[in-house]
Amino acid sequence: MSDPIGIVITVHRGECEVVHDDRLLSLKLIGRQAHRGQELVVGDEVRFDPEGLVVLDVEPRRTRLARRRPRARHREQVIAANIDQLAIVASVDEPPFRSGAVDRFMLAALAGGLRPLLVVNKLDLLETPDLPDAIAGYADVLPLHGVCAHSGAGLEGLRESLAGARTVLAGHSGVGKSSLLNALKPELRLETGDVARHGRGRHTTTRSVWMRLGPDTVVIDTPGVREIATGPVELELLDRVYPDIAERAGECRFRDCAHDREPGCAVGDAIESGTLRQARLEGYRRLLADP
Ligand SMILES: Nc1nc2c(ncn2[C@@H]2O[C@H](COP(=O)(O)OP(=O)(O)OP(=O)(O)O)[C@@H](O)[C@H]2O)c(=O)[nH]1
Ligand SMILES: [Mg+2]
Ligand SMILES: [Zn+2]
Repeated sequence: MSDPIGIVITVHRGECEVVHDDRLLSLKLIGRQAHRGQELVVGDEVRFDPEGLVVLDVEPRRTRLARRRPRARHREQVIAANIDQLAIVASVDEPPFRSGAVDRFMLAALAGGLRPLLVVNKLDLLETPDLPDAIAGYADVLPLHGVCAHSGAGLEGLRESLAGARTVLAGHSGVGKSSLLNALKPELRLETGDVARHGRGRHTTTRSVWMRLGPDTVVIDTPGVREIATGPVELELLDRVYPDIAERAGECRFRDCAHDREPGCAVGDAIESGTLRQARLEGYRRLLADP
């Protein structure tokens, strides 16, 4: 008979907690597996010995989401493994919406094999009923949910997108990730922080939390991420983050068009005529220059 498999939900020194058959188990990390404890992340699948409750081996990761460590430019740290979707959480304000960050998260999701979706929280801070163009335009690029954790607006649609999948919530500190989960499942009572505190760079959530919202629905809350790791930019993935640019670039007169005032540049024409926002091209260039 093959060894049972548990899904890691937290890692401590010398042991990890896993879910197996709807039960929570604490498994020991000993011998060869002990040093791997440092590498285990939420979502990892471990084979274990059900008698001694010892981790035997770690299954290869199907997907991975990594962040970049501040000050260590090329050091990647995997945040979660074997996750189906990345819900990129942003807010319309407080902290301000930053499209550069959204694009980077999206690229990281695609690079790691996760399906991205965008959740824009704090709709109550908008003065108009509609999302600003810079946010609304994302609906053409990935599934977009405008929501409000405080009023509950948009939460039903979000719930549908989360159903049946393992989703990790990621985004800058203070956008309201934990607040959204509390709104989706009030009995969770996750700690949330005030924005003033976030402004000083404090994170309220300090470790990933694994939560079941339904029989096949799992959502993982993560501490605010300052920088996400995208790895070297693959043009094919970049084109999926910027389909609006990729589409038009195919119509430029020159195949190697840099979209920098060349004659017959379809991207430049689209910006000129107002069908493409200049900021999209700038975002594309930034990601290309600094993955
Ligand atoms: N106005 C408004 N404020 C909100 C909303 N949702 C959350 N907030 C506030 O935003 C602040 C941060 O919320 P958190 O849920 O702690 O944010 P987080 O993304 O989990 O932050 P970290 O855990 O640090 O990554 C809190 O003061 C919340 O009350 C909302 O829909 N509208
Ligand atoms: Mg939080
Ligand atoms: Zn061009």
